[in-house]
Parts: sequence; structure tokens; C-alpha cells
Amino acid sequence: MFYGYTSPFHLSPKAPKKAKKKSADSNSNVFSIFEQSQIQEFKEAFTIMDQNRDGFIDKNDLRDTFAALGRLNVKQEEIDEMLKEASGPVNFTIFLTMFGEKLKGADPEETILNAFKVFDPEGKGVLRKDFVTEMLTTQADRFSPEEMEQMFAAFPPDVAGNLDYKNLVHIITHGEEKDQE
Ligand SMILES: [Ca+2]
Repeated sequence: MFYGYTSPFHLSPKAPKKAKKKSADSNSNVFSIFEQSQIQEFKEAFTIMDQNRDGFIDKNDLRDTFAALGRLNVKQEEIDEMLKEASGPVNFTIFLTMFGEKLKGADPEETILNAFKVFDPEGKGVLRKDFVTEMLTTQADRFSPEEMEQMFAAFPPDVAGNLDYKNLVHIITHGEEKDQE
């Protein structure tokens, strides 16, 4: 692993248990907003962003995620901006809540598209091919190398290795050509 830092969350023996009875579980409701399949998509996006796998997305995770995307000079303000809606460390429930507010009723394509957009804050519409490959083959656990090859054959990245992820998301959610299930 190339993460030189140690996250405070990683070291703490265990997050202190929440007060026994959760009052009006405002957080757990978010799970009922989404379809199970949508929650799974979010979970995958969360796992990808949680670069050090401690169950929280923090500034270091975001920085590492951007680095994985080839952006090494992310401004601190950019990262702060992304996290400012959360009052503390972002676990999956909070992550879902943050997205949930914005994505109520969103279809799966839009959901995944928004997950990709997180990695594309400048709205360029493209992501590094290498990153997309790693994301889909190692994290999403559903694309074989052969499938990735087919995908890139159908939607080749440009010479700089950038991939139009909107097309990609469309394929993921609708299938290639054969869009009847
Ligand atoms: Ca983390």
C-alpha cells in the first residue's frame, strides 16, 4: 500500500458506540429511499473512495482518490467543499444520506453517473481509462478483463487515455445494444 499516513480512525480501537437508543432513526431511513440495487451501486462507489478501507471517507481518502485519477494538485478547498456537508467522518450511512438528498427517485444510470461525477469535479466528462478499469474490475466485481476489452473496443478512450464515462455508464446500465433484459 502506498498510503504513508495513518488515519486516526484506523488506529482508534473502535468508534465509541452510539448512545443506546437512537432517537427517531433519521439515518436508517435513507436506506428505504433506494432500491437494493442502487444501494449496492453506492456501496461500490463508497468502497472505491474509501482508499484506506477503514470504513470512512475522509480528506486523505479523497486526496488519494484524486491522485489515483491523475490529479495530484487538488486544492484543499476543493476537498473541504466536498466534505463540508458532513459534520464528521463520512461512513456509508452518511455517504448515502448525502447522496440521498440529491438523488431521490434517480434511476440507476443517473445514480452511477453521479458516482462517476464525484471523480470529475471539473465536469470534463472523462475519466482516466486506468482508473475506470481498476474500478470496474477490482471493486465492482463484475467486469472481467475480457469484458473491459470489449467495452474499450466499443468506446475507445482518447489518445490521452481518457474515457467518456457517460457512454460507459450507459453501457453498464443498459447493456451494449441488447438492451432488453
Ligand atoms: Ca478511509
